[in-house]
Amino acid sequence: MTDALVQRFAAAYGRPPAGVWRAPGRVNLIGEHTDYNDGFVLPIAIPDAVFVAAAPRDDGRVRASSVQAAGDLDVAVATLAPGPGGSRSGWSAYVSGVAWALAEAGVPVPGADLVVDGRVPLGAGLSSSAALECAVGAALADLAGAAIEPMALARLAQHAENDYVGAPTGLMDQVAAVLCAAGHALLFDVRSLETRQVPFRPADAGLALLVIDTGVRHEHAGGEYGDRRRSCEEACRELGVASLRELSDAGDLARVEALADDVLRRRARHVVTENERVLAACAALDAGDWKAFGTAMTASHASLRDDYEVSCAELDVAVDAALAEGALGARMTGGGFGGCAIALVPAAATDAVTATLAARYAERGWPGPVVRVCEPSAGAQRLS
Ligand code: GAF
Repeated sequence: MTDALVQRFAAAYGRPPAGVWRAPGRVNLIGEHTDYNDGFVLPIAIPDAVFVAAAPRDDGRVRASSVQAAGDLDVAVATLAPGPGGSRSGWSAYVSGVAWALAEAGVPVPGADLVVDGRVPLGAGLSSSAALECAVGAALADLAGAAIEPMALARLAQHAENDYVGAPTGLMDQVAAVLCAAGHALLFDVRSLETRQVPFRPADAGLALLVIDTGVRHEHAGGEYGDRRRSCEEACRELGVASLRELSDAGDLARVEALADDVLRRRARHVVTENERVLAACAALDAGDWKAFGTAMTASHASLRDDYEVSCAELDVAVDAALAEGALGARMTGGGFGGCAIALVPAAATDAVTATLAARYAERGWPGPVVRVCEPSAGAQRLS
């Protein structure tokens, strides 16, 4: 794969790349819609990644092409600016956005030629955009000779996504792309920015983590994600707190339950209880209690479906089918409204779960979901 990308780069630019960088997509095990509420998340990196071959230029221009998509980029870094305009849509907006964010942070971004090979399924809720941002960010930072701390790199990538591309996402996906480690989930406290690597090896316990792609596509630039964020902000105003993270004990939950507005009450209740579930899930992993971990996953799905209202029929059917076939836990993962569900199943039941999922989808006339076993993989790295 790296060799093919190097050859592609040479064919495009008539010289070899200086290096190849990679950053993965992610699935979040638990802790959904908590990141922009200063809460806890627990993602793993998936094996699918974005690969970037790059070499510096001395004229201040960033040129990029994609193995998968049309629309080459050719811009002068000095002229990049957020706001309405042509270079801020499509895959290349993430490339120019990261160059802009790095330059704005004082990194002496050189001109660069890049070829992007994106192997994270698009629109599946597996964070293909964060993977692209972080792979490009790692490449440009290295070409600039800048030693950027992993957390700082993740935050610059988020800055590009929020303020250049214009998608109001939290910090989880970029942190997962940069900081996840093979064989581990990453407990990330978004308020303190502290992280902890939590061993996550279901195969050692005879289990498999299935990633079930419903095939339903949704974009976060769409309105519902922003609506959920605004509801959380409104709940904070009503409750007189800076973030919903400040609410954590039974007394706090009673205050949430007393909110007059039914929608705000349910949105806030999801976030407060989801933070508790992340910590319970980590404690379960630490104790090797996979059953308790699965229970937290399934409770998370119910909360996202009923209180936060970000699930959809295809996700609910996938979760119910997996549970009916003996999954220890199952839930939607990512922003919702489509994308992927995950299920923790006995490894020996993988085929039966997959067959049941296909049957349940077929009964409804839906195209079959794509089911894969997922192992936690490494975060962003330079490959050559
Ligand atoms: C999307 C966002 F990009 C993340 O920041 C996070 O909010 C997630 O939805 C929901 O947990 O992936």
